[in-house]
Amino acid sequence: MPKRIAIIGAGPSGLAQLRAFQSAKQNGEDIPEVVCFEKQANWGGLWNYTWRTGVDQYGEPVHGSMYRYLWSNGPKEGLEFADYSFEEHFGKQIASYPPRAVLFDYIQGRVEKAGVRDWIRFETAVRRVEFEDGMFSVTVKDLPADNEYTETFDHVICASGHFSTPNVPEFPGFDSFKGRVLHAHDFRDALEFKEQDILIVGTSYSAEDIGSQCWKYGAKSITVSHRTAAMGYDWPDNWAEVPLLTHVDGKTAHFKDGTSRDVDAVILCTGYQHHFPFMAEDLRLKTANRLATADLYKGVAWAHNPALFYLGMQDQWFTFNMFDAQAWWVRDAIMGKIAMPSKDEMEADVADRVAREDAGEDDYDAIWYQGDYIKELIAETNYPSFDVEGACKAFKAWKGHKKQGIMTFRDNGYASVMTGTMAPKHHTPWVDALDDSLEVYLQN
Ligand code: FAD
Ligand code: NA7
Repeated sequence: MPKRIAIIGAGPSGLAQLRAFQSAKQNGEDIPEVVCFEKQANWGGLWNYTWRTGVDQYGEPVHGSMYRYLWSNGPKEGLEFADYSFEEHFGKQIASYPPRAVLFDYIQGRVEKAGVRDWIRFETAVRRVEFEDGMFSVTVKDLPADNEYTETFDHVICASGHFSTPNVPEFPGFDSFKGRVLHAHDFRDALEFKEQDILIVGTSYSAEDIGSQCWKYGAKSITVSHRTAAMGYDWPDNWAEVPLLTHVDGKTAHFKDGTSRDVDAVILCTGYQHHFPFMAEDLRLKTANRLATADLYKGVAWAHNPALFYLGMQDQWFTFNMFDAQAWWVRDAIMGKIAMPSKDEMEADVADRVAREDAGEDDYDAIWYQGDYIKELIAETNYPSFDVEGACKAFKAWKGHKKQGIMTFRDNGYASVMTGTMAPKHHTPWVDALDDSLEVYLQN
């Protein structure tokens, strides 16, 4: 009897896992039976845009955190698949910061070519994963049929993402605020905030990008409140960085330095939780959003029971090709090509990763740390080797370009580390490019 493998989620991580198994099959290997459960009606994870917020048509929490007019926040040269280049997909090289629809199309192209759609049970939400007598029992709900059922598997690979369940702090006065309070998870269209004064809490990617979007689509002013440190970019004139919000009173937001300003909306860009309510307590990952996750040997195998794997649970500089490196490694561990060490050795590996991350001093150390992690994993599998160092250098250049101009960095281009081809300059500067459709983006 072949082994049975359950994959939870058909986002970029889950799809990487499907492609990893399919590529082994293509090479003539006997692969396990693979079943991927995806609660949405289509694949692509966060890249599968939905207008919905709150709950979906079945009462399930909406997974999507992406919004209209989202363009890649880092260069595509850092995330390109080593087995499926942008040039292969689009028939030409494209500019470096594609909008969401373009990246969705690229992600989809590889798995359409691989022919793995039949391996996915769509609109099927995983409800419960338990481990008994050496097997996992996985209880799922077929949402349209309103029918729950349980199947058993030898391995479970959890690829359900960790930028979907919002971290929502409360500030005094929110209950009587005379405007709108929302989390980044529920932000969909910057035009909603046109001509408004908006307050953003947080200083990471969501804060920077949602603030920039609101600015681009005509907000009157942007105020960003920080807990730890200001972002420090050279912002436009109607943009201010202020200390942490203490409370709101009517429409007035008050900050730690005693200053205040009137705002129409508060957007909490305060991050997300690793949230796995369907995992039994002894299987549930509990980790901070960092590069060295807790309890995962090689960043993927659950050290307390290495028949269980988690993909993509790290904070992310690298994304798609890191998920690939992980998926190829997990495939080979499951297929017995990679030996699992003792529990003590796995725990020592986790501790070593944490210590090495903690020893890093800045974002550049973090980028190279994650690059080294990818190199380590792909050296142990047949995932096509690529110039990871070159991708790290693209990230370094990207950070430099952001310092030079936070509203112009997306106008730069970089060379592909897969094909060597230089990205063309995009036909329209990002600040003027209001149409984010695939058709318009590809008009180079
Ligand atoms: P996800 O994309 O979250 O996919 C997880 C999948 O699991 C989803 O399809 C979900 O429906 C499914 N699922 C969850 N729970 C269940 C369940 N119980 N049962 C069945 N299915 C379930 N990365 C970049 O490289 N560039 C960017 O520009 C970029 N921008 C981003 C912008 C935003 C606003 C956010 C939130 C993230 C962004 N990211 C970006 C990072 C993003 O995390 C990755 O690109 C990628 O989507 C992660 O893939 P994943 O498969 O691990 O998770
Ligand atoms: P991140 O990167 O986890 O950042 C969370 C931010 O929220 C960070 O600036 C935190 O500040 C801030 N935060 C968290 N809790 C609070 C409270 N209670 N008060 C004030 N500020 C707080 O999440 P993002 O959503 O920006 O990015 C997630 C992904 O989405 C990312 O991969 C992108 O690609 C898109 P801190 O610095 O800890 O003080």
